[in-house]
Amino acid sequence: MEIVAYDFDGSLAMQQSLLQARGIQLSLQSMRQFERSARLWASSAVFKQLAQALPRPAPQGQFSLIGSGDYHHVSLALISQLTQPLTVVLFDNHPDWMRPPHQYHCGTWVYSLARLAHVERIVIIGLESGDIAEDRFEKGDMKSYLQGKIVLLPYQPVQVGELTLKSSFKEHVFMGIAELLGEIETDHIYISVDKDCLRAEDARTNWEQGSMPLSTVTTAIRALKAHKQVVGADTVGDFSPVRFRSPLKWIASHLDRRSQPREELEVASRINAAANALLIEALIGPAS
Ligand SMILES: [Mn+2]
Repeated sequence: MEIVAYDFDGSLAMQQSLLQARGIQLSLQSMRQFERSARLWASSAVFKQLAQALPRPAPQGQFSLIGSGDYHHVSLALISQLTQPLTVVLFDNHPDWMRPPHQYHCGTWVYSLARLAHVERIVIIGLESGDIAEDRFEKGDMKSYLQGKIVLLPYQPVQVGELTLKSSFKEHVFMGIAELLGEIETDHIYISVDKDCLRAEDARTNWEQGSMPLSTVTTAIRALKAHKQVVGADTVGDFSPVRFRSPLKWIASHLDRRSQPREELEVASRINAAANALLIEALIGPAS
């Protein structure tokens, strides 16, 4: 599997030397022309340009590092490039499944993903943000949920009316993995990791974070690799200062982020680089 780092926001450029020290060469593909226009969401025109700027996926599969979770909709462009029937396994603190107006948005891209013909199912693990609790649940992609196209495996139990959504990941990682594998009917899978599902000691993101240890994610990735063919993977959740040109995006950014992490960039880069190195190891094997 090939590693490609897309430099939308500078977050990965700051990790380059840290990763090199661990034997990982990160070659950056500049996407800085989309830094502001694609942050949080992209217009259809910008999304199309962005998708065209992405290289064709490597035949042996590609692990894409994307940068901040504000660009998670880039995963939609990457998965759209693939054609074989597949299941998307998404580790995320948020479901990213809100119904549009914006189709290409970091909070709605899963809604669009569920409408791609080759995506058989999306299984989401994490979900501690409160976005699926109580009446917020119905604001999501109910249609895909009821069809079983989207499956939710929260890291901690979530109450929705009479219904308790839960998984075993927290109590017994291997039982959680068995539940996850039980939901995957295709041989091919794509894995997307938004590091905001991780506890603060394992990642520092632009969003409120969950409490999952990174080892839970890497253990799950190794098990997925043993049982399935991983045709592609990506990660977001790296840290970068937020910059926009659009006043609307400033307002949306302020309203959406329940906490406003102000991390020292260097601390965040060091922690996130270590997390990315462990994700790469789990997906590709240790650096030689
Ligand atoms: Mn996300």
